[in-house]
Amino acid sequence: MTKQLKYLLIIPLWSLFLFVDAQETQNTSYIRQEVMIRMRDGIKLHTIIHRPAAILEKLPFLLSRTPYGADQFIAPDKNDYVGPMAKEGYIFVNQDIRGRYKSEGKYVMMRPAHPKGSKEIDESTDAYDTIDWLLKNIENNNGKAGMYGISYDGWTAIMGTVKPHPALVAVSEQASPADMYMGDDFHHNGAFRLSYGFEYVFSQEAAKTDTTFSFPVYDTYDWYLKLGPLSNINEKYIHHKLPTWNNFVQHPDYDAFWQKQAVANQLDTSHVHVMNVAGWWDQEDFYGPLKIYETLENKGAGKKNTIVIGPWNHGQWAYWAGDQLGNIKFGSPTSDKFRTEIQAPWFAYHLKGKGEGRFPKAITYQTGSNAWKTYSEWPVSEVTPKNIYFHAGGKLSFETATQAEGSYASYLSDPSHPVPYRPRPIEATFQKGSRWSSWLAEDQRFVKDRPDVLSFETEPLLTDITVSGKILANLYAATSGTDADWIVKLIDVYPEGYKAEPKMGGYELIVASEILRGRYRNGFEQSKAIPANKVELYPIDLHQMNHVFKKGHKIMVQVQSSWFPLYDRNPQRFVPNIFKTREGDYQKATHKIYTSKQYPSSITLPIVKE
Ligand code: PG9
Repeated sequence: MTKQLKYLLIIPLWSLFLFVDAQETQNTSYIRQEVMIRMRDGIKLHTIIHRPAAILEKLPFLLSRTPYGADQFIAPDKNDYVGPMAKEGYIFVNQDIRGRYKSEGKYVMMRPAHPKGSKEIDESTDAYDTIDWLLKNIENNNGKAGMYGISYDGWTAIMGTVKPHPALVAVSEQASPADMYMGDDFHHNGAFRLSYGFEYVFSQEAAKTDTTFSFPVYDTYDWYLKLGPLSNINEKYIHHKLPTWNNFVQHPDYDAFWQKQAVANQLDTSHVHVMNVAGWWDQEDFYGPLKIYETLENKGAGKKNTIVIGPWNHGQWAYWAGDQLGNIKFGSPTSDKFRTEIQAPWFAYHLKGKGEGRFPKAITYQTGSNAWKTYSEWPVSEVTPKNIYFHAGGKLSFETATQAEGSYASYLSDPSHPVPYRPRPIEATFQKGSRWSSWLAEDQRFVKDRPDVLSFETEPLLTDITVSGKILANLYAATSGTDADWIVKLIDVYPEGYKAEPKMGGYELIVASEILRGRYRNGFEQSKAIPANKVELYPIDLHQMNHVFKKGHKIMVQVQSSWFPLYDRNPQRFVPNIFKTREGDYQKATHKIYTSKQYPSSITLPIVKE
């Protein structure tokens, strides 16, 4: 390779860094063509087509549709993400969606699909019209198309299956959001993702191309705290000009607006094969691919539906080796494996008829043991659900809680001193050098000594414990206020004197976590004040894992009531709409987490028999 000139482009969308080699783009064996493709309503979409200079066989299309600038896609044979597929030979197509970059039309954040038969346009009809145009206008195609993409581009890929073109045979959605209220970028269980929501919406809606909000401080924790009540975002900074922010304000609960946008309510099975891809430490859209996989399973997609889950953050499988995430090492290049041994053969089979097509139902990386595992069903059914209970004195064990009524641990939750979600300084999410993308793998000792974070932990384990499948937290809690957030983190504590890597001694690694906004404990469609000082059960879905807690490690659970500024502060005084809070609505509250026989807080773990 000759001397290289590398530009670092920050793509706010995926929080990915894409290295563009200016010289190598000259040496590609692919020819680049730029076209405007006309949709059924006359709007034209800007599209980049790359095809091999020497065409030896008829080739399928691989289409990716993006709000982040199709021009960013570098020549396929110089591009890590699709490189192994470029060797096979495809016609790569990258398109700006409506209203973004060089495409015409109006941009709508995650525009919901219209029902089949409707004359209205949506992302599904745009995918259809694009494929139709390509088949008729690009020579030497083999009549088949696939779609793929990460995050927003993963969502446009799965939307292609809603009213699919007959030529669309394989779609890989990768970290696609499924439900922006329940578990992806903008809210989790009704709790609003303040820093991500604000910075992302600004990046997409303040201009036609990506832009970033310019913070006057480096540590955005301070900026968000000084912001005061949430209503100040509109009043002081964006002045009701960003449509998605206005939607946040108008739809604080899980109403028809969010339900219509949720992918699960739009998806159906079809002739299209789907490979869902997720990362265990995806800081943006972990819920999405699991939910899409589950929805297609429930609708009977059967063999057409598969899932891959690796030890990755958001999109890490695309551009890096994947042998490490933050401080956590995996001992092998897991992303390379995905690109060469999973993604490339899967598309080659479905689009080019290469190989035997024997793909397992699920390939998931087992963390802790650091091994890839294949399964004929996912989640696996041969597990025994076992509760691990919180006990007085910060203890955690599989023994049932026996303490008398009234046994609890408590803390004062103060909205003017919220718990940071990652060690400060908290750089702007999309800023160069931001540690946003690996925050879920940070050592949790940075909050352990805060009086408003409770820790419960086991003794060092005497044997390995393998947990595979769905996890649920059963939190019995009470607050002196009338609303509260409950955050539960399941943690693998490395032993002190960790010989394999001494600096990891005592490391506290999150392996599952989630937040629930208490006002939604009885349902998300309507918020309800919490009766002060009354013990209630808060079930919190901690999603899934495939993890071995190794002998000598400890299992820990942390409970806290703020994760700032990723989540906005709960005022802890019930107000009908938190987006409209005023100064004075926020109050301190004492929270109690129960550890008694009557109120046995616990986590339900699906344990695999060894
Ligand atoms: N997580 C990003 C996103 C997807 C869809 C909507 C909003 C944000 C992304 O990386 O594209």
